[in-house]
Amino acid sequence: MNLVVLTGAGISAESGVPTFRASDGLWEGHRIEAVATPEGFAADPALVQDFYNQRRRHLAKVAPNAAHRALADLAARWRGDFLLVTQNVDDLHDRAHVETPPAPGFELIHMHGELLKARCTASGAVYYWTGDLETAHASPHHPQGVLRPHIVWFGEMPLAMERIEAALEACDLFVSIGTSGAVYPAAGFVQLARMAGARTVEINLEPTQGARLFDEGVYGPATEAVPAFFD
Ligand code: BJW
Repeated sequence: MNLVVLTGAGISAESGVPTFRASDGLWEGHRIEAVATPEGFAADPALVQDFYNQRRRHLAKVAPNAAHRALADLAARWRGDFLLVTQNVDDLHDRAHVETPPAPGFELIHMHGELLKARCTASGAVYYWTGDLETAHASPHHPQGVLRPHIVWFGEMPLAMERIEAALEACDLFVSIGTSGAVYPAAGFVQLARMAGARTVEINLEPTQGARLFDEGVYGPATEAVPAFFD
């Protein structure tokens, strides 16, 4: 049986990573357009680098929770293909899977990039990066380039889309966890899974605006609902 799981900010909320769509419409005090668009980066690179430097530093203070661990345990025992697609740029899934190595057939994709990576604006080369990025941080191997966060901003193409769409077309079970379904293309994955004939399940604190697109909804905190669902 082929499984695709999509995760969003809600799965990391109980680890202490803030979600995006708070009621004030601000992103940790910033307008979304100022910090999560290529135009925002061009207008004020120092503000954007600082915003991501702070979030990168914060990762050292958080740890995977019971929901991340339940998916890692599932990946260790799943017989079949299991694609875990996360919209999250934190490394909490990665850390959970280091503790519990997955079975063959498992793959993790960070479709919106990763805080712990930096990308050269000239060559596109991607580097593992745990420290701060300066405004015009020279790229290690491409002197003409500067490093930017390896993050997919609005208007940019999410990563590995062909691989994700192929998995959705072949999936039997699609589970969406802790995402508001407000951002495309991830918000459209449930429809692709339905077209493939998959059973579709939403796990969230509360029904999302797209809840009717799912066959089933499981509502509660991810640290309780995810382990219970996959038990
Ligand atoms: C819990 C919980 C607990 C809380 N337990 N649950 C109009 C219509 C359609 C599309 C568009 C449009 N205008 C523009 C677009 C495209 C745009 C888009 O979708 N915009 C929307 C706002 C409408 N999309 C893009 O631009 C994407 N690219 C693209 O489409 O490319 C096409 C292209 C084609 C050709 C050439 C080039 C391009 C890119 C999207 C990039 C998104 N990036 C971000 C920022 C990353 C950087 C950063 O982190 O700073 O990614 S946006 C932000 O939202 C972040 C997230 O990954 C993403 C999704 O958010 P998520 O995870 O769902 O979080 P929340 O906060 O929204 O929801 C949390 C949920 O958890 C809630 O439901 C809670 O209830 C729940 N929860 N606690 C369980 N304990």
